[in-house]
Amino acid sequence: MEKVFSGIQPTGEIHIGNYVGAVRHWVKLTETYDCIFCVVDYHAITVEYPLEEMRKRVLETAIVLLACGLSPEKCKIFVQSHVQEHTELAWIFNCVTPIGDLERMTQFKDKSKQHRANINIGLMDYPVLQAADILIYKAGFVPVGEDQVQHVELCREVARKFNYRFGEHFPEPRVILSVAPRILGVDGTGKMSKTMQNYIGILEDEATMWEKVRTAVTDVNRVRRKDTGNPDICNIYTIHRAFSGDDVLDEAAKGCRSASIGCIDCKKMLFKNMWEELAPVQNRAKDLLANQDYVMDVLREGARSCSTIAKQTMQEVREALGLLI
Ligand code: AQP
Repeated sequence: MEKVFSGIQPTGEIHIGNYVGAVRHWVKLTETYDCIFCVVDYHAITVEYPLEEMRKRVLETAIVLLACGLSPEKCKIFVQSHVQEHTELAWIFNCVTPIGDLERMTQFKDKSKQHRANINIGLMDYPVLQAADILIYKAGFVPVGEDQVQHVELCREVARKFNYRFGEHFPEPRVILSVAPRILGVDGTGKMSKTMQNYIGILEDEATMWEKVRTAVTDVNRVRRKDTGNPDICNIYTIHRAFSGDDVLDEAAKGCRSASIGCIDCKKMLFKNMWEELAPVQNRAKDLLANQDYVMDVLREGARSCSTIAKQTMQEVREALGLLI
């Protein structure tokens, strides 16, 4: 079975962009791939965060992964900092990665603007740690949203450089995109993101979620109810595509283009399907929240089993580097 690796940051509430762009897709992949999923806490410390929140966020992120349908019977789920070889391999990869490659990363440029007071080395080195996360398991596929494609390209580059210098040890992993690789925030401009507070959280209550959908920006050219709209440039329609079937999509698109329905009608159609899918996820999350010992057991077992693979890879890497073993 081909190996898959992906991660999610415990930087706040998991949103529908994470869900349709990544996690829901991961659940499907567990049917056909040997999958490893990770709560990447060391990535999350590259920006400021409330210290007292971190443990809770890590646990909640793991709970959401399980509630969305990831099963420890079908994949490994663990916390990045519980398998120390990730950071060890990242150091070695640092030594084959040109600084210029990291300075060019779009996410680094964006985050440097957002966090001017703390542009730390970790922020720039983020993709190298990500390359280590993936390659320590020799994963061939990385299911991510569109925002992470550039980082996976860099990971391929890191593998290539390492292999060229020290011998063929790592695959060059490929991205697998979901059906909804880029969901915009409720403002309809930037990518939906936990840290930008422009998201619809998948655990938000029905009224809050509806209020966010109701007020979310649609096609900005459709100003009045009688104006026709263009679903192709509407973020709500993109979200519709992730939650609704062909009939509803067809009805919404035709209604929008002809102005026979308004944006609120379209949003009501979307919300019905969205809530139908997310309500059971919320129920499972509530159960898991009340059963945190089980969640900790899953994470410990995931870390134990991933550590075994990671240790083997590090042994191979140390030999390849010519170190005294
Ligand atoms: N808007 C999105 N649409 C589709 N996929 C998305 N992903 C993230 N946002 C979208 C994918 O979700 C996985 C986990 O990513 P993350 O933990 O980095 O999520 P985030 O919400 O982007 O987190 P932050 O902390 O708010 O980070 P920044 O500030 O970088 O946006 C990934 O596969 C990601 O592609």
